[in-house]
Amino acid sequence: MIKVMGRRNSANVQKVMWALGELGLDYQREDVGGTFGYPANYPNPNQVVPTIQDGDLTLWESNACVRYLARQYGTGSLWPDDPISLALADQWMEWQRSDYSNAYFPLFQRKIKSNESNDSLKGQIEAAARVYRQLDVHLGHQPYVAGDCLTVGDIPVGTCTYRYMTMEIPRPDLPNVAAWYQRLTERPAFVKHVMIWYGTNSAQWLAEESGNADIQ
Ligand SMILES: N[C@@H](CCC(=O)N[C@@H](CS)C(=O)NCC(=O)O)C(=O)O
Repeated sequence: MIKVMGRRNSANVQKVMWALGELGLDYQREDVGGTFGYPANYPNPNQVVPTIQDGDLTLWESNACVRYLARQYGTGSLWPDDPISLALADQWMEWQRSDYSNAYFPLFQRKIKSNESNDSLKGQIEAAARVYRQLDVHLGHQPYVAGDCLTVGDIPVGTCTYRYMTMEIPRPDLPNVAAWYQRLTERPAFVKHVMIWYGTNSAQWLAEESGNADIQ
């Protein structure tokens, strides 16, 4: 049984939950972080979510958790056997953590948690459009980020893409991203753990957060 500490509406927690769902693993999730706060003995020195525990292993950093789960339980599926597919999956995970996050996370935070208007977010909306145009070109050659199948490489950016595609913002034409996103929405684990409504402003965000308490 894998223990996951982290609130259900955190994108970084959702990456881990989606991976667990894809791998069909047993888990128990506890509401930690945000309005739920942190237990005194929380085993992550950064005081952020997620943290996972699997036997004697305690692990934090969401992308490291996703890599661990895929390598340990998904060799040949989420963790490709072929080193070239694996290298590409890893490249897109690193991109999600760097260029992509710099563009996307400030947009989400300012739009939903700080209630900023699209007018004041013009520069950030364009920054996010730029990274999605880059992904769109890549997905023009293959159905998933590392080739023909879903891998670890799809999980970090796929998780954030639910919110990017559903936020009330102008988006460029992204036919390949849209087709990939459609494929993700057909996966039960993505629907259960990622397609979780988050509201359109800070008050709704908090209401959704408490409404998701205790849901596994
Ligand atoms: N690099 C870390 C970032 C974790 C992070 O910032 N998590 C956010 C939620 S997405 C958080 O814990 N925010 C404070 C809180 O929820 O209390 C990771 O990927 O795990």
